[in-house]
Amino acid sequence: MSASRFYITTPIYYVNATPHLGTFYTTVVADALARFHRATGDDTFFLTGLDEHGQKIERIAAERGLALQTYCDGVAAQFQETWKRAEISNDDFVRTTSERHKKAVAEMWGRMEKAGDIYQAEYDGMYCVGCEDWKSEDDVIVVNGEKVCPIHQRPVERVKEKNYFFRLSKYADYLLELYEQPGGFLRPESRKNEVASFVRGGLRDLSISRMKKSVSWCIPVPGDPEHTVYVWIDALTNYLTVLGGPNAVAAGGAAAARWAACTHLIAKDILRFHAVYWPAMLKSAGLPPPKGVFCHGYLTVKGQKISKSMPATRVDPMTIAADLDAATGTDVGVELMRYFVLREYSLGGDGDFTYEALLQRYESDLGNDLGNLLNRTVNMAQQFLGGRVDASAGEGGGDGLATLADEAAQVRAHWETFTPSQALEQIWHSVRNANRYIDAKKPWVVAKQEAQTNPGGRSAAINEILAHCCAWLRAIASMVAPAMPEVAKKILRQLGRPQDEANVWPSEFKEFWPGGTMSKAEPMFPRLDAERKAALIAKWLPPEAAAPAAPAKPAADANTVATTDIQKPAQQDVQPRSKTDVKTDAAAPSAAPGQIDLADFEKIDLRTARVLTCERVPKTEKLLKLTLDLGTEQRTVVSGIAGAYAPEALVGRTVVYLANLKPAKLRGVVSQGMILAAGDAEVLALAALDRDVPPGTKIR
Ligand code: ME8
Repeated sequence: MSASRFYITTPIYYVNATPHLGTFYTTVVADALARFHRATGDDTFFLTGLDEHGQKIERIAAERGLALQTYCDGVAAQFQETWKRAEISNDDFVRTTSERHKKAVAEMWGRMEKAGDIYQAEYDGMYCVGCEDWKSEDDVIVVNGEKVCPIHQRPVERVKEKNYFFRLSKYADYLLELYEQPGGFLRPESRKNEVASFVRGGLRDLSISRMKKSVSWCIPVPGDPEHTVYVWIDALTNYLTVLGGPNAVAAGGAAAARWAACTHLIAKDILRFHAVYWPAMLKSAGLPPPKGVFCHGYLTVKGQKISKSMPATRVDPMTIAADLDAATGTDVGVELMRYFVLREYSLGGDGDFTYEALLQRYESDLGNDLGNLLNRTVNMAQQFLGGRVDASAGEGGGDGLATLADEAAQVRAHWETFTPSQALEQIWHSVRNANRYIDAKKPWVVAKQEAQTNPGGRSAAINEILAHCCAWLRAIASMVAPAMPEVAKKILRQLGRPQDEANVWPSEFKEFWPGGTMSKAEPMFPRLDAERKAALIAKWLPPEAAAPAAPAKPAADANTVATTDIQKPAQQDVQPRSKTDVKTDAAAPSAAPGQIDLADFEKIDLRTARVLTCERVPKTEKLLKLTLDLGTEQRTVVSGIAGAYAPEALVGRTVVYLANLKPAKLRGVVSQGMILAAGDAEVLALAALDRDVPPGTKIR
């Protein structure tokens, strides 16, 4: 029965900071997946929690002058409060300082020790407290003669002490076999090669303890109180703690069945711990691996990873949500944030965050598409049918229900394969189809005609049209509920349907439209005017980014044009640097070197294209081979974007395509044209459109 079980975990977050957009992202994705699986009737379990031990926490509590447990309890309360506001429906919340967890870690240690996989030896090496990880010479960079962790940009610490070691090296073959298991232990598939080549490169035994005198805020090593358990052994065990601990899982029954259905959702920063150390530890402890690990990319701000240690990237989803609520006079802020992260980013790849894109999705997807569909339907029902839309089997008898079931099946396949962005894209096809259906059927014209032929009568024709829209909206509410549970309920309320239909997948619907009496139409996503949007963005931008552009410093070479700020209109106000510049400015209409005219631009044939298939070009690091749908034909393109995008993350996406580039042969593959991306030496992001248009549409 494991096919109908679903157990999803997020990483347990360090308590050295409160939630930010990165941790919000993983947690919302896990939540939406859990909500989807509950709606389809799966036995679902969703876990998140906190990682509270280690040097990092020890130091921050000391800096704040707080007792360690008091500090952890304070941050834990903030996380729990945030997740509640963010509508996170976790079934358990694990804390590594809890007694049940300490017991589970002791059991794990005992089982690995019993297997003969733990031994004592001298450790002499480097440690990064930021990563809570050991570092080899290859992992560090040298800055001013000092060895520095390139991730945290801080010096690593020398550790020389007697530690316990885990025989990780013994498990290389087991791990390599595991990665090949049918169904894929590591997803997306591209992660498999990365991890497998790390393992093939040779595994060294892992130091799994510290001397208590150097790191005391950790769980003591069973039977040896002078030593404490390495934080990652402690942290990874959390996934078993909530099932009753390693011994309970080993005993079989419900705990083992749940464990077999477990997927760890993580970002790439902690892939090695989950894909290498953890399954090896489990094997040593006589336990099976989880079902799999799904690894997503990073959310970035201007290409820089969002993280607690980088204030410029700190985006607080809950502050944004609260500001949006205040600006719109609604309470949809949280749901917009949830929708945005799920829709905007393909799970697996990296994605850049901008406030503009957030507000654009609010306006177009939520306001213009979904909100409009609901408003029109409910308003017309009030106007033409006194608010009551009677039951209907749908156009052509029961076919309507079959069509809805078909649409729901496609969306379901996306939720099931961890592609939430495509699930939502698919739902929005239905939203737009429904809007187009209203445009085509023109109920207002029908109403006028019927007012003449059947004055004062109830129109069966209008009922039929609106029943169709209501059926669509009811199914859309149910399909969108994993992303926006409250919006789903509000849609159903306005349609006069029970709100718990949001928790039922449309394939379970027995009728196309069972009837309903609409409440008054309440605009769910009020428009934000340009002024309000600008004010919100100004409030959200960090002070240094929001400050007006400083006048450019006079360039050393008067002929050098400052190129860094070319996008900023403020650049036009820069003081002329010399008399020569003034002259050049006065003669503005003539083309400057490097400028092109419109006729040149028109030679470029830019089009939208949908990615049908995508795979790596063998024996290359950066190249992907894509098949593109141009509406009228298919093209093959080779693109150097494998460093930024996993192949699976691109399938189904719409890209900007240069169609009339001379074909070129790259690694034996003929590339017909090029897809557009941002970035210089490194690709940072693909060019994209802010709404759906059919493949092959001209871009001008
Ligand atoms: O690593 N983009 O905790 P952590 C996407 N305690 N996801 C991001 C992100 C970003 N910019 N920043 C953070 C730890 N995340 C350990 C985990 S598990 C047994 C122990 C998310 O607080 C993402 O899920 O540093 C990432 O893996 C996690 O937060 C790291 O959280």
